[in-house]
Amino acid sequence: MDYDIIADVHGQIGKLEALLRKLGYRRKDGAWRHPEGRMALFLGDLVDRGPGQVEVLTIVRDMIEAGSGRSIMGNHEWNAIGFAMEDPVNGGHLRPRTANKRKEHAAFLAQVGEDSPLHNDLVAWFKTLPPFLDLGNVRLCHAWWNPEEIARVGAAMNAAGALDERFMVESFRKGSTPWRAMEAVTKGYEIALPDDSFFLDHNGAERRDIRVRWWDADAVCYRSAALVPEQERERIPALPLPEGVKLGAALEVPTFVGHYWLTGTPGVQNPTTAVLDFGAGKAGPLVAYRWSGEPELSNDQLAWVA
Ligand SMILES: [Mn+2]
Repeated sequence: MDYDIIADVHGQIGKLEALLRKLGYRRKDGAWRHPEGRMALFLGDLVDRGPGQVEVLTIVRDMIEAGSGRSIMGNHEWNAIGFAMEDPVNGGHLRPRTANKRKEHAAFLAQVGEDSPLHNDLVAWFKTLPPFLDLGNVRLCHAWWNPEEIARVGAAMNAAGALDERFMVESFRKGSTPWRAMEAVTKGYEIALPDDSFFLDHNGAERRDIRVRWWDADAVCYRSAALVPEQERERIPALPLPEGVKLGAALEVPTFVGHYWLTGTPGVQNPTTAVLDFGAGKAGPLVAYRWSGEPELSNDQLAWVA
């Protein structure tokens, strides 16, 4: 089977339809399908931000039902589940509905209607999405393929890939083992900055942990490893990473992730790692990789729409 792996759509219906068309998919018998039987694999983060979230979800659901697509869960679907699910212990929600969390989710809530039947139906569907896919010669997760955490999540998935309900509930308890595993797989590798260092995130908030370029063997100090807004990079100390932290460990099989809002011209990170998210949720291109069995990834197989 050959696959077209598609980055974080974030409700950008126009970009999704243009990309599917560019990749050769056509709508037939109620779903987008590829005439040569290729399958589209979505990296999660289908929702939040964009103007056509329900339409995007409808396209992906129809493709899954038609057998022309599959999707994993991104951190935005995981968050959406927690926002909607009641906490069996305190009667609130697993992801408390604070002003900030509501703001992140506002476009989705406005488009589906908060706590409407459609909202409940979509969240029930999010719960069926696997947090990763291991197809043997291709692997996908939303942010970080860490073998230990992947194994931990995998042990909580049923045969169809859906997470066990109790693991799901526990994954919203900060500091728990399920929380740590889901954070790693859907949000990436974070390390604490040394001393009193901090940077300002996109919202101007002080942050003392950095997400790191886990795929990059050349990233040997905090400053080069950090995924931070470029204007903040000089705040990150040029000190070596802590002992035992070695980035860029080679993965054996081609592995695809989204999540990172990279900038510049899309390109693979190394022969077995491709980060496909270039910020399609805002002004960036929606990127896909056309995989046809090759064990080493090549920039020639990337396709995108602006
Ligand atoms: Mn994400």
